[in-house]
Amino acid sequence: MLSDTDASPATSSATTKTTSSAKSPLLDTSKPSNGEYKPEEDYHSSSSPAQNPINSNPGPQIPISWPPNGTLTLDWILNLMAAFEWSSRNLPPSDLPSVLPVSVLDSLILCASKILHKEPNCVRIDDCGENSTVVVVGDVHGQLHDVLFLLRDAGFPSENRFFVFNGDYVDRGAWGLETFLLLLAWKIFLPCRVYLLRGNHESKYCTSVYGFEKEVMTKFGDHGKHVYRKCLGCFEGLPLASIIARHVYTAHGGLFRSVAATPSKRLKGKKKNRRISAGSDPSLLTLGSFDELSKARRSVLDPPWEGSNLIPGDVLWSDPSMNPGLSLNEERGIGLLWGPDCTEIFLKNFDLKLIIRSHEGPDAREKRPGLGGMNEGYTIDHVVESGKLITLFSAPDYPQFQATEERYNNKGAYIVLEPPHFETPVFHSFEAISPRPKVNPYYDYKEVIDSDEELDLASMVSDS
Ligand SMILES: [Mn+2]
Repeated sequence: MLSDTDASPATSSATTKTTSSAKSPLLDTSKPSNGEYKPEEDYHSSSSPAQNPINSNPGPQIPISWPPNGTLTLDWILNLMAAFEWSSRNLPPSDLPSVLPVSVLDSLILCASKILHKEPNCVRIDDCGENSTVVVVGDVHGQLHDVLFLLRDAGFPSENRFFVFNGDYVDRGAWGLETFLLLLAWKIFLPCRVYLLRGNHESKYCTSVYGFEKEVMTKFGDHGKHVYRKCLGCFEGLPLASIIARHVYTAHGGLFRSVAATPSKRLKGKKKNRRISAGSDPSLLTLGSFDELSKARRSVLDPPWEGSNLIPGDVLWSDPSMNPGLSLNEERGIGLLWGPDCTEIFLKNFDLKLIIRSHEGPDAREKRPGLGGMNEGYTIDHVVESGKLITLFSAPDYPQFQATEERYNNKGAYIVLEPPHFETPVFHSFEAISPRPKVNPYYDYKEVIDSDEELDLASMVSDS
């Protein structure tokens, strides 16, 4: 059992850079203009940044307004970051509309959705050249302050710095909305440098159980339903996977099955039966191709676990296993488990060298003997002839709300891929921002502790 990632033979050869812990405020501009920065304070005790006449170190300009010409600038995004940071520490959640009016939120989501919906299911990032790096990020789960740290630590997205986010922006953490909107702003600003993939939590089912829906209702009150609907529509547009520099595949869950009809002789001619057998008979499971991935219908509120459109559910929900073969992911009730042999076949068939997936935090890994823990924010799960499979998790000190006294105290990590081949991951582990503002959770974390392994299928509406 590999309980310590450093001790596993798979990780010993990895290049690791551990960045310094993140204990200080991130942005000078996040200070209210009176210069007093007291994150430990209750939000009721600080004045609004706009109310202080002495503006030697101006705080964020609020309320945020949509640029008259509709073009976002770096300054606009920096101000958005500062405004979210400031409001998270100084305002009650229900005051967010005084920082970000619903009309601006509408414009942001509309603009990003238009870009996202046009992207293919698997985005191909081929224009990273000799001077470029690609930063890959795993689950962030509404931990805004850690995301702000990550962006500053890795360096902001730019002409020469690509970002691929592997999904799970929302749920569990208390600032899923701010986190998601901030990443949408970066997407709009640099659409060919920032890529936002879908996670299993970017769905109606997960957000109704793990807090995001209630978070939005709390923050936007009368407009909450409208804002939540807009977010769900945007989730449907998020692409499922990426291929970086032709040899690195990333997706939230991972691999996926073939849904091509493989009729047995007995079923020949019976069209209905053939449809059902396509990919759903566990004894006939085989890995899918990128051609099949490209044809999957991703515009669904919840990826279906039955029917013919199974690829989105696989890509978003599957997990690696140390046992060989492809099997149904019984624990989660959706998606697959795949072994090292499948990783090898997938890498070899598609001329890939590396798979970076996310989806499992310290809680999930605690119950998976044989797989590494998430103390450092990543594990190297499979090392095979053609390459490696990595799990990457970017939410440190996760989950934000925990029923037990004892916390995982896990680090988060991001990966930097460097030229010329972009195939050798450089790991950057980081600690959580401390202290986090004290807020109430938006879900019953004592009841659903870490149970997203079990989908309540009966409560989901299949639209396959
Ligand atoms: Mn996940």
